[in-house]
Amino acid sequence: MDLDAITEYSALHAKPNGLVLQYGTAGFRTKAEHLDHVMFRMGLLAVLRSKQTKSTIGVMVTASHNPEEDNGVKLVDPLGEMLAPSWEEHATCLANAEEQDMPRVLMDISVKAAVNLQQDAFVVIGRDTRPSSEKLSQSVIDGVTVLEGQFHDYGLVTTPQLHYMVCCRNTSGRYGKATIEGYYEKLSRAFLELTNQAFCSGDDYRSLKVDCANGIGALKLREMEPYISQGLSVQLFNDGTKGKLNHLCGADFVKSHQKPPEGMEMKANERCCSFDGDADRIVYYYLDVDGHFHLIDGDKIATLISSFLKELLLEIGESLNIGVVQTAYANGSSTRYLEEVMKVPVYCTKTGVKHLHHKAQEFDIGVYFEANGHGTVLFSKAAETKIKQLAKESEDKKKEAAKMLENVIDLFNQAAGDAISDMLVIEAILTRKGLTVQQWDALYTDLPNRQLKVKVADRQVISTTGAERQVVTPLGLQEAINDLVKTYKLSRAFVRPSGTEDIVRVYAEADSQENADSLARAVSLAVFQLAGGVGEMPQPGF
Ligand code: NG1
Ligand code: ZN
Repeated sequence: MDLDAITEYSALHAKPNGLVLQYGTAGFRTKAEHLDHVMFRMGLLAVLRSKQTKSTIGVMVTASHNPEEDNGVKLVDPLGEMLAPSWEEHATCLANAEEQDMPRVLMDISVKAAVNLQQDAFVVIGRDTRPSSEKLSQSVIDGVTVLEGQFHDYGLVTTPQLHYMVCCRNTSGRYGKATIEGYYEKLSRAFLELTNQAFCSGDDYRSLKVDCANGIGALKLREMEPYISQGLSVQLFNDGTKGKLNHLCGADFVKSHQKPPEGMEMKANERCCSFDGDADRIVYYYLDVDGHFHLIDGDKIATLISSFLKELLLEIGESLNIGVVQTAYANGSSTRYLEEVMKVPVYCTKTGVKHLHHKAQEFDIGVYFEANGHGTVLFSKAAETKIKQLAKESEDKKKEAAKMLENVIDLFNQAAGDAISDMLVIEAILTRKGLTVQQWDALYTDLPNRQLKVKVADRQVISTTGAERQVVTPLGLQEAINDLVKTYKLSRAFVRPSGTEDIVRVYAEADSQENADSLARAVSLAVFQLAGGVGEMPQPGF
């Protein structure tokens, strides 16, 4: 390691004194102007991680659904997964080291993690469409170069596309070709095969309106259009030509405001969906004939997918187990429907895809989705082998079902949640089953719910247990929540410190929207009073 060169180059990406950041559930995320040093250092860290794992590591520059002025960075581990927890700690230490200590901290990490510095390193880099992303990804490259790592810059890609590239490169092409065309070819082939010969009653099934959040999803979906046009025609809105990224549009806006994005022309009963700013989340929705808005969130997506998979499993007659993984934000109706009607086991983990991903790996087929629309389906190696064998050897209906499952495996981005791949799976299922968006929505009725944010002096005073459904500290807060919940029907509420914003999140469900709103307000007030609220006090009622 050439410490002099590192010191010299680091000075060009100097850390503002005293700035402290944490590698959270989505990597580092803050205002773009504070991130230059973090990017340079994550370039350095990616080289160390690559040397240690003897694999290609990814670095993605994005702040997902957050405002255009923000940015962020996360590292992608060898099989396309999130960075291992011990390396999240290294990332935090390195990002927060004051300028003069940085080279020493870097050395400490390489000693602690037993990195062989002689090993070659390879890093792939991607970025979203934010104005700040290009310069910041150049800072990542500076970090990689100063440690003499090799790199490939994929430029503008969705977050899941970068995960895909990492996975391809570390499996000698078995997962797919590590090019953008390779991604389109793999997904479109599986999609067209899965929809092929399906019963189609006119154009309704074949066209979809997509709100791209004015982000990277628009560019990539447009590129992909010719590959899928035989099976699906997409009409893009908020494609970045006019509006601001994630502003009044995108999956996060639609989910949290429970209303359509701006800039989308919706007619009654038309199927519409929204991506988030880096295209790893998707939610669906439609307007009914009375003009009422209906949201189909990650929970209903998981339900549609798992019921399709369960049917196929019955046909192939193999005892492959299937499990659905959710978080506390899953609508109570979805959990009940999955367990009681579909008889699928459901598990709850902490918020953040890495927790869901980890749990989903315990099943032959693990379906995981956050209510906000981030999720995918994982197939175990054993399940994949079995399915591929049946697709070759068995006959008739069983063979057909196994072939469909084979396409589903190819279609899901198994490295990470992916709006494009989720969209294609959903479209294929709706087409095959001849389901309209209303019929899908009617599987169960969501309990009215509300999410709010509360500002407190230090959100870490709130600690939780039971997959974040119960508060442990501050004392008295859980009792206060229990008392409030008791005063409403079909109600549930919980609070937790956000892992990506400096706020506490409050969630409440009840028998009516009015009651869910009023319960959420009352719980917010309890948080404000018992957990050191700052600024304006939440008002009761909505
Ligand atoms: P936080 O800020 O920890 O609630 C949010 C989402 C997560 C996940 C991360 C990463 C909610 C309630 N929380 O986390 O599900 O997507 O961002 O982007 O939607
Ligand atoms: Zn995202």
